[in-house]
Amino acid sequence: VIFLKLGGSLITDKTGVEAVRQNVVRRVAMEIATARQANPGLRLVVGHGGGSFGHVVAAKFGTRQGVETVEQWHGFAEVHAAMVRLNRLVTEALLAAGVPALSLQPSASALCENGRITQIAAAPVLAALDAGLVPVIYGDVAFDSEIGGTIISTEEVMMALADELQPAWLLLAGEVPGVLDLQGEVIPKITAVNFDDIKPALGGSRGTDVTGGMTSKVKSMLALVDAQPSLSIRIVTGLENGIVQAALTAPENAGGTLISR
Ligand code: IP8
Repeated sequence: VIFLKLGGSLITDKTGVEAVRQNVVRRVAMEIATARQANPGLRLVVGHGGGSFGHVVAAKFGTRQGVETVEQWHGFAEVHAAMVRLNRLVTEALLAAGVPALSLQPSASALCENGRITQIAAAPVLAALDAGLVPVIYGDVAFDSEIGGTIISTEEVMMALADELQPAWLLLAGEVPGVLDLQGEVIPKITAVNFDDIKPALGGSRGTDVTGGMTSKVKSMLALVDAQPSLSIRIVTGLENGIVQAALTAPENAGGTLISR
């Protein structure tokens, strides 16, 4: 099983409001289709971030920190609606490219406690894979037993699914060629051993991002490979032609940044 996250920074213009990069979405969908044709046995779960759709609304209502008032609950519903609008564009592009994409709504599947996912329905994702479909998940809102409601990022949804789906790879396709050092060069490999050295180079996010930028993502990815020894993570660019396809075909030598134990 391969998990592929299409970063919000890749498929949207994160500095705008609900600005989708339609050409990128269309091309990446074609690359996924080509990779599947080359390897029909590929069991792929696609996820996508919020970019300029979910994050803008979520920041306005502070949804990640909890949901209590009538206004905040309205915001909760608006965040979800924004994510569904983006999800529709992504799934339509995949279907148009010939990929049997099936959107599965994380907010109908996951429950949280103090911002952490405590349960998620993995069975429908597995059933979709068994049926030869490509399940598509996304960063979404979620009900929370402590703080009412919150935001769950794509990575958090994927991490919650990892126990049952045991992916060999998590591919994160973004707008940068990998994790960059202070000189702007791609760091080929990050492990717990060199994390402290590269930490000063990791920044936040270029646009609005309620779930944290690169620092928090890399940190949680290191925790994930620690918890899932058979998992490797690769951060690649989706802006360059053919990289996503290459990463799906031969993830072990696809360039970018490898995050492993
Ligand atoms: O872009 C969060 O997902 P992410 C999406 O994967 C929302 O962090 C709803 C803001």
